Amino acid sequence: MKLFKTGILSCAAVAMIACSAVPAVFAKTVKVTMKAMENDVVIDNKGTKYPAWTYDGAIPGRVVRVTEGDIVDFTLNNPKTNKNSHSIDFHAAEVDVLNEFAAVKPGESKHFIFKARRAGVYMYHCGANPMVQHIARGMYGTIIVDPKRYSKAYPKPDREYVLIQSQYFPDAENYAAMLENKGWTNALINGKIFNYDPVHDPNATKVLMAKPGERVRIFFINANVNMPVAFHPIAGIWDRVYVNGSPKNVLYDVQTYGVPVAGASTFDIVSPADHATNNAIVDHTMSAALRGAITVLMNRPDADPKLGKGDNILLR
Ligand SMILES: [Cu+2]
Repeated sequence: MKLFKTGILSCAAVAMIACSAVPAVFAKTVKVTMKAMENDVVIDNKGTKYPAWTYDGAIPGRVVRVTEGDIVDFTLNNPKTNKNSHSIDFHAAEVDVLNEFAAVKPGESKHFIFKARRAGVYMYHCGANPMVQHIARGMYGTIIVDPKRYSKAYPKPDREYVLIQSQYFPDAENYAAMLENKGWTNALINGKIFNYDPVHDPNATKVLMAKPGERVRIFFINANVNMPVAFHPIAGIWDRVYVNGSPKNVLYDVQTYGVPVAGASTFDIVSPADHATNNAIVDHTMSAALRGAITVLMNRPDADPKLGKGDNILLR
């Protein structure tokens, strides 16, 4: 991803956009290119392979991160070696569904730009027919649109993590069953069953970490095809929930917050500062939690200083 810093150059590059509406000093153009891929991916901690459809080879696709007011200059390439058309639908974009989000045939590509006008956390996904199958097979990710500045209502966090939940349908071809919500056996968190939960899966090697008392911000996206999520931090309380990730939509002191299909919100948790604790961040819907949607957050003084910072917010 290349970042082009502001000003006259980026205005020239996006001459079709009304530059007067872009704060001259801060707006930048963010170039993003993705490749649709039909490739096997590992969907659990013991190495089980699954015939996925992906952006750039992984479930979920990469985190796209921009600042409110930025221009996203996007290209989707669909190699001719693929069998299916693919597309991308950025929930952060206000465009024309029949143009920008149209399906791209194998051997073709699609380029478009949009302005990320509203701060928040958003899903992106493939919308090619049948959409249920393209999402269930792995074509989704998140775009975070940061506000221009932090504030008292939306303070700078100490750590940040992205968690994206989805339903796992082992029979990848049976999209009729997916539509009926039949045949799903597990919940995936960032593409794997019990990805960050060594308590329920001895093969798990990763957990989220923070120091006691740190403000941990979780960007949560519900990429299920049919099921809402009851997002809850066991042994904790959400200090704040930012509905849709917007600093304008702040809720305080929440135990469980519902995230609809294709919705996303941002959650802050602050653990007791005076001793080490653990949280289990779950979809409290039992059929999802006990099938994979549990994530361990360890709050301890020797927390790895690299986790939850910079590019290390979606742990692979
Ligand atoms: Cu697709």
